[in-house]
Amino acid sequence: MAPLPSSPSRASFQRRGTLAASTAAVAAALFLAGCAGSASDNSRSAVAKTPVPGLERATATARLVTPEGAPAGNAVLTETAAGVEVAIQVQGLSPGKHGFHIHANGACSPGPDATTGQTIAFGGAGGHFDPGMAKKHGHPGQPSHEAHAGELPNITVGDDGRGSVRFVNANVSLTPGKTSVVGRSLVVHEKEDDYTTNPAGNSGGRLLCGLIQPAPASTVVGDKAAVPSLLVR
Ligand SMILES: [Cu+2]
Repeated sequence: MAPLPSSPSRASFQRRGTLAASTAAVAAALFLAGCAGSASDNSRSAVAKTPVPGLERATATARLVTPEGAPAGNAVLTETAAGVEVAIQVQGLSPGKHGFHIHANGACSPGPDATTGQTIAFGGAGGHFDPGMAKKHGHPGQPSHEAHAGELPNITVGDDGRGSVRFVNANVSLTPGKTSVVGRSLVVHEKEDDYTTNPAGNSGGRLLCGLIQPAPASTVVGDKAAVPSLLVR
């Protein structure tokens, strides 16, 4: 069963907050015009049917760091109708292609390498996120029963050490459920991912890691929600 495109409670709360603000303005105008009464309730329901694009998207962010903890990049994840758009910018890496994946654990601590058992940088992030139980590495964009859902495209880094990539991953979500990547991690590797070799495309060591955290939308929602209650009364 496909998960809902975004959290209904938060989305409707967000919409209500914005609409309530507009309603408050309408109600205030009506009051000044001498038309106070039940008009505000009617206008609220009429306004509530107007679509407000852009507010229903769940988002998350990740701050990428080196094993020493130095900041080295940022990622923004946005829920879309086609999946989760992952956009990342990194800096300070060697020129060329670097493997990039969603890893299963929300930890950027040292931990055991799956193959050798030796402790490696960011080993705590575990293996690639694989809710479809593919148990196989593959191309980004493949169905999640054929390849890890956490596959992402290589990041191409220029001579200035900077690189970026943007990709919509149809196999994951930001809303609660088995495919949610919130609370997991993004990892950038030493070498190019060949999109074939198990378990990580022969992409070598882990250079950068970042925890995927929900974007702090609550302050925006709270502020918008607080305004109408002050204006209406
Ligand atoms: Cu990886």
